[in-house]
Amino acid sequence: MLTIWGRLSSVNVQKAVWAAGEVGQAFERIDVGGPFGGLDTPDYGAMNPNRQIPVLRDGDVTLWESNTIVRYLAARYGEGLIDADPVGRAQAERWMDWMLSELQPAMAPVLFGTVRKLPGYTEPAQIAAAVARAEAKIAILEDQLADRPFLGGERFGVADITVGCGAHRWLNMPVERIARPSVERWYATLMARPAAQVALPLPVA
Ligand SMILES: N[C@@H](CCC(=O)N[C@@H](CS)C(=O)NCC(=O)O)C(=O)O
Repeated sequence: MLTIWGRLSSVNVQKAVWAAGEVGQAFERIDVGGPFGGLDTPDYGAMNPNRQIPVLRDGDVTLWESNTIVRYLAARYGEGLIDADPVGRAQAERWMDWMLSELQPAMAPVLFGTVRKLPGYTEPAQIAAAVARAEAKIAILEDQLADRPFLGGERFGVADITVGCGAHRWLNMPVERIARPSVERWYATLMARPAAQVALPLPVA
């Protein structure tokens, strides 16, 4: 039985929960982070010195960094979620790095301004600028998905899990969005997967 630490409103925890379900591993999820707290304890710091979520424990393996957790679960328990060809693998997995380094930072201020309503993010002009920055990234995703069913090509894989969590957040935040038919078609395919339905609650929080 796996253990995943982290509140399910976290996009990074969602990745781990989705991956665990996708590879058919039973898990217990422990709510920590955000309103639940629990990251300041010595025990938590020993698991993750960054004091962030998620953390995965699998027997005597303890891991942090959400994308690493997704890759680990896919490599250890998944079948076909990682392309065996190094080129195909790299072309798919670059989208996981893109999610962490480009899409998530672009989308976070939109969430902070419209859903979490954090001071410093809620002015209409700030929200409009944040939406525009996020739209520029979503346009890149739209292009990638225009002529293939999944991010890596013909098969569902680890990149779809990671970036799919970002799409879930983007498509369900209370903002006006530019229509993205390819992203929306891909997202609908992802949401038909039982593991995604467990990992991606609504409303986004
Ligand atoms: N690069 C890390 C980032 C982890 C991260 O930023 N986690 C956030 C939630 S998404 C966190 O721990 N926030 C503190 C909290 O929830 O209290 C990963 O991908 O796992």
